Amino acid sequence: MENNNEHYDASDIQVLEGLEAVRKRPGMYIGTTDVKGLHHLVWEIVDNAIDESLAGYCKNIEVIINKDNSITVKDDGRGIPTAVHPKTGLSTVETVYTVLHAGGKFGGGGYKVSGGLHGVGASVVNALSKWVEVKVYKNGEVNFIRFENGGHTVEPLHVIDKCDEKRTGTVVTFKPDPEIFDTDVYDYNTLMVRIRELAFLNKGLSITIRDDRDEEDTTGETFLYEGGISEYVKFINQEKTPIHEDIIHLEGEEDGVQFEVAMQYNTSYNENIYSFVNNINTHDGGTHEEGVRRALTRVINSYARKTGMLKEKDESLTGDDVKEGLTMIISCKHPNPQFEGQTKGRLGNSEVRKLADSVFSQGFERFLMENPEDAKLIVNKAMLACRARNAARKAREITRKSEMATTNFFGKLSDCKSKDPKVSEIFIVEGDSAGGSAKKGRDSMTQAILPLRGKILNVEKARLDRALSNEEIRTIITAFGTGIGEEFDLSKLRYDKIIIMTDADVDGSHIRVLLLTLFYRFFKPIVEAGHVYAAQPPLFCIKHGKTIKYVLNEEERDKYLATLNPNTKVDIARMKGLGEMDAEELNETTMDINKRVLRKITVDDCVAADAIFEKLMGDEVEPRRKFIEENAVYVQNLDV
Ligand code: 0RA
Repeated sequence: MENNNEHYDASDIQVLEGLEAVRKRPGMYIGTTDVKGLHHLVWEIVDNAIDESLAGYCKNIEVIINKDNSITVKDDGRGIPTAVHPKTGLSTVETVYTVLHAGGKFGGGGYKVSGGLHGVGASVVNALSKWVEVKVYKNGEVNFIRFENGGHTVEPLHVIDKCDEKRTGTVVTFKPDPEIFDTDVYDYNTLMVRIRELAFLNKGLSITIRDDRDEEDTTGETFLYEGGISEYVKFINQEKTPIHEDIIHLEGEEDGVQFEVAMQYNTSYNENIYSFVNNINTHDGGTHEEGVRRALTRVINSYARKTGMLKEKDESLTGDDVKEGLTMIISCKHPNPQFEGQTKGRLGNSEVRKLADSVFSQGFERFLMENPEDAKLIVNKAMLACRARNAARKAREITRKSEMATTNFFGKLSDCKSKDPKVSEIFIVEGDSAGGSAKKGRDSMTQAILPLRGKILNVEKARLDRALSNEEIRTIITAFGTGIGEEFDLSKLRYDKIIIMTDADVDGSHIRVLLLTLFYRFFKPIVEAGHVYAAQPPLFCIKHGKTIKYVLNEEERDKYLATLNPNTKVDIARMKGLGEMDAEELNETTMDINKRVLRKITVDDCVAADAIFEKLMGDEVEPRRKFIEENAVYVQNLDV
């Protein structure tokens, strides 16, 4: 105790060095400093509140986007401890917010399963903020602390007010440091979608989001789902037609590992299976998903055989057959999860496979026994999928044998000379006339052109076998070289970039959406691997003296005009459609790799993308046209 002062000085310096390390290399702690990193800060703070709710002490969380783009997160948990912490000599609140990796140690050995940096997030958020204020309601007192400029304590913890003895909780407000982040503007929708998801994944927890930048938003939106992931399944299926009424919801627990799954089949041909561990999306699956998939195939086959729906001579249903039209959410809460794979998107804990298998197989078998009508519909659907799969195989064999050899195919595709996929690209072009100009304007060494005549089939409503009977689609498959369905092989892709080149009008948007649907349904790995792009033909050509400048939209036009000398007579022309451009113009504006602008298409939020496709591709024509008209820049919405 005699070296007290010295000790505090030393730890003080250590603390600041820790936070300084975060500011020097923010990417190491939050991934990126772009808009994604900006939003990541919110999740770090929200995760702490969710941990408190998982520990059983917090029922309500509120997230507020303030006018100045600072964020407030309120919870009604026990409140972060305020007493002096023996190791640091500082209040525990200050310790949590200033000592890197401190969070977990203050969990009191409690139940801690939420994602993020396992509670270490608070100090990271502090390090990357212009200022942070924390209020702790506890023991009839309101405690307050303020930090500035990357975690420097400017007001240590002190009591600022009294409150009701019964009131407990934590209120954190932080303002991200604009020197760290590329942008300081929060996106309501991004926050709302994830908050809604967190509410689905944590049944009974109420989470509100309010946007105080929006004068009209006075109440915010509150998400509270007593049914948890069952309600998530219902939400995903709301625009679809379920084939059985009740959502199947199964859960179990072993050695502190909680496992639950909810599912419902619909009449579509697509699967929507999403799995989570500690509220984090495991996009590459893992042992929890494997256990369920294995059990699902086994139980359906055994039920189908037992009831005679599958005869002795019939082949067994495959994993692909039984997941057709299946919407499923798998959620696992694990005290010690092992995340594997390059993006850590896979659960590795092997004991979870057994738990998932046993919980799922017992519960699902029982459901089939107790609901024979539903069981029959489910098995029938899988048997139809099996038949379609076999029909598709036959169609594919025919495609493979004949397509490459026909003049018909080569008549359509103007392939590039290079056979090296790394440098090759294919433009899928709307209409023959644009196709003609593109052929003349391309670099024939590396650029292939595939003109599409008319509209391709709407695959949202077609199974693989029917999609394969569509000539335009067969041409695309043959050109890609990857095959489709069971035999799809990404490594055989013949082009590094697949570039959709359509006009910036309603018809162009429609064709683009149809193509995206095709890719999303049948070539998802190509989209996920980042091979799909949309060309961005310019909207205006600005001539100014001898310089010619092409710009993509009104905003860019005005920005550019503002940079010009106002006294020179400038010539602004609205660009023609792709089909009216000559080869040189098309090359200059849209195809030349040194001048063009491409947008990468990604499927970041599959739930959202699926909902959009559903809306666009449903039976009603009018809402679809309207939606496309209102969202002419639709492709941007899919971008990250
Ligand atoms: C550890 C122990 C206690 C509460 C918390 C952590 C806690 C942390 C956070 C972070 C955000 N909100 C929070 N709410 C609670 C219990 C302290 C006690 O019982 O005195």
